[in-house]
Amino acid sequence: VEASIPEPLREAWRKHSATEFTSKDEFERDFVRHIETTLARSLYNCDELAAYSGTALAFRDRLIIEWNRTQQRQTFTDQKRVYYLSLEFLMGRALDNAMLNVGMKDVARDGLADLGFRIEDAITQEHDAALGNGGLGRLAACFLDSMATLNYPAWGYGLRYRYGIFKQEIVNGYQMEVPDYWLDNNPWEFPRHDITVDIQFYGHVTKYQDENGKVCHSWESGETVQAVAYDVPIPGYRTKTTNNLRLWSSKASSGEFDFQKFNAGDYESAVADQQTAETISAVLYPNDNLERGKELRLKQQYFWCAASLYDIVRRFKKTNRAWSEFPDQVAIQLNDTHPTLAIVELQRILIDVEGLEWDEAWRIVIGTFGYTNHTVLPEALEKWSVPLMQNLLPRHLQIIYDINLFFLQSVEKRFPNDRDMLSRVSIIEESHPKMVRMAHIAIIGSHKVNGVAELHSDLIKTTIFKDFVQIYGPDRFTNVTNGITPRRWLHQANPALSALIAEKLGGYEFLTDLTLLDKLETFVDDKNFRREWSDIKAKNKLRLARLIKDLTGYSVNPNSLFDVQVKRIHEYKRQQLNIFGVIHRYLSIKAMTPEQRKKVVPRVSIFGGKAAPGYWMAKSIIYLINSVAAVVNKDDDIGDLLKVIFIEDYNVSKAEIICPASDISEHISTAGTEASGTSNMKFVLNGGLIIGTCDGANIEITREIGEQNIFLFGNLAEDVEDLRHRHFYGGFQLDPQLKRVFETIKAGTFGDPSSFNSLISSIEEHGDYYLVSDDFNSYIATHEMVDKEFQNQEEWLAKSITSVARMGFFSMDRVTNEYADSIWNVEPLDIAD
Ligand code: NBY
Repeated sequence: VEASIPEPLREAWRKHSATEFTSKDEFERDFVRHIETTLARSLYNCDELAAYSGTALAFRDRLIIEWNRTQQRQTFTDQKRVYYLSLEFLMGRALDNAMLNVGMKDVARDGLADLGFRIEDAITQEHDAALGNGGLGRLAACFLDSMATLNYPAWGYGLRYRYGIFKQEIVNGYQMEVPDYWLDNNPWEFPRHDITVDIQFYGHVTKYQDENGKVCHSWESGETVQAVAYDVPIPGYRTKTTNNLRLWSSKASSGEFDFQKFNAGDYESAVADQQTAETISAVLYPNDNLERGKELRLKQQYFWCAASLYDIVRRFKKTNRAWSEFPDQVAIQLNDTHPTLAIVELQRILIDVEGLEWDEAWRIVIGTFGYTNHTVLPEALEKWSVPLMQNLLPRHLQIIYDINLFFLQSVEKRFPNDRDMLSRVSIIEESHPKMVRMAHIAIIGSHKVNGVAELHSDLIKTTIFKDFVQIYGPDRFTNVTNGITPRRWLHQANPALSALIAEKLGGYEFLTDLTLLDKLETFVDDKNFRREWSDIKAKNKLRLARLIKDLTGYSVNPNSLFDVQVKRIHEYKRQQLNIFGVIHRYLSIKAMTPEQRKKVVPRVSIFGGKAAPGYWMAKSIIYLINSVAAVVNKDDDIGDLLKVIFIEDYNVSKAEIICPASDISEHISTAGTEASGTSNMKFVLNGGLIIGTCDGANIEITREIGEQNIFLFGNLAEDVEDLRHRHFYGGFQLDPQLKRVFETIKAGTFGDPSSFNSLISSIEEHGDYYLVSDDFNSYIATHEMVDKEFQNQEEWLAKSITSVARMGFFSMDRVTNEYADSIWNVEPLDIAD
């Protein structure tokens, strides 16, 4: 390509090629230029928001220069690429991360100061990019950071939602949802109006014979919607790699909209069509671990899969390779079953458009895809009704039936006469209406299926996907325990701790090799080091106390034990267990003599998290927390001994303040229900201890940091089924201490008890599915141990330091390398300096 461009032309381009700022002076120049030209403002009307934008635009210039170079390098090298398909990317803010990754934050701080701004004020102007619900979306964001940092040629593909996850407001104790319109002046995206794909829906399939008499299928005359690409640069930490996150936005397909209807005088309906098309990428579905089967969601999934695959196939075709080489050039990872239609779409492209034979096409498909499962909860496994799919994607349904036919034939051969097996593993559930089981397509169409923590990966093999282990053997299944990026979750969220660690270890290498943290153990007994460690925690707690004051008006004593549970509100995560425990604590303190009260460790119980808007039980839990807070926090008899706080609108940027400030955090799901959890890792990495059940990654955290450094309690996963059974058939015994808590609630201590009826009856009368009563006693006893151990601050600090030192395993970089080795078979790009 280079050679085809005449030298003088190249010369002229090179002379004027964009360059990145490298000094404070150049940063200031770029900043002022953007304020004055891009933003059309001046010295006289540059407020903090404009200062944020100016800084972001200056850094964006740098990123995009590196982005261009990275894309050229990757095209030139032409290695295998990874495509991470996720319907959610919970990115949070980008500016601070970009400054730290590029390594120019100090330059920007000084430059902004010269121009009259504090860098912190600029950073906090940014609106979170909240295109996700919880752990699954945040994992995708950590992947992007890590893949860029490790120089993998990798792209993310997602949807450009106009509305991210709703903003949560608490009004009279209740959750209210407010739309999150986040796109106005977002400097981080580049619209690519030239990169569009027409996506088809509905219509019908016709059969025909080609010139060789082969039977072919064509999918015709449905409705089409246009996908437009928006690119978001993803900088790696201190590397030349800036990867791409491509988000698709929907709009009416050009040809059809404007002219036909418009000229026919039907302007209004032309605009209405436009809006219908735009609806596809309008809103992120706000459910986590619950599946609702709405047609618009299926449309979103197909729209995004089809656009992404078209793009991937287009890029592959430019290399003029044989189709058989596709899996050597392309790895596609499915973040849960949401992108499962990509499997069917690739098969359709290969057989219907490219004319490959079924078997060859299917080998390519399997070689290309990997599927990550994030849950065993039955209500979260995606199923789509056959009539719905028939209507929206008629050709895909045919292909699904064919995939199923060939699959069931092969199962039949291996397990003759096992009809139950066939009906259990069939892609089609024979219900009314029939349903398409997306997880089955994902397993059958991938070469690897992985869970996200050891226990979880074992559970999928022994429960929900047991039959598939029989069919394919154990090798199709693997475990890759989740991790987190230490760049955002240590360096950015807790700069003081990061700096202290760097001072002791002689540099910041631990941010790209987290196992180096183990050297910290040699300082555990160092008195000065412990003081510095505890001063940092104290300052972080002050920072959180200020946030709490701002958000709730409550003043909390920063010397109290900060006890935090922040995550999506869900019965399986058991925020109800926590708040019942808080009520128990309140009652215990109320019953104490003044002498006894002197020995109580003051506590702040901090909650945060969103409930899915239609999840009534989760909303009742939020209401109970706020009702308890209203009573306890104004009880002068209790004072600082206990405070209850609900932080509204928990999101990534609030997590960055909350995680470094906890003394103890709660990861207390019913054993066997939380696939992994990742906030557990964030809290420990920031020097907090955790109380938790033997569930998800808690188990591996315990293995790494030692069981003397974690507070474990509760029943084990292996006993859960039995206990549930006994609730129904052996008679249900409510724990006596929990009974007292329920009596207090029923007496109206926290307001009209009828608001809490369903919460209580789910335990007392309806089988206590999540084992709140079974685990209550052990939970309370473990909290008493927490109190006791917190009083020995020196021991506590030793636990905190030792735990951090042993967290190396939970770096996202380890995770990324494991996927690369065992699933993707891709190598990082070798970047010469
Ligand atoms: O994925 C979470 C798991 O609960 C957590 O244990 C794990 O650490 C994390 C990363 O592997 N799952 C999760 O966040 N799931 C969702 O947010 C989600 C969202 C939408 C739907 C299902 C699940 N949906 O079907 O619409």
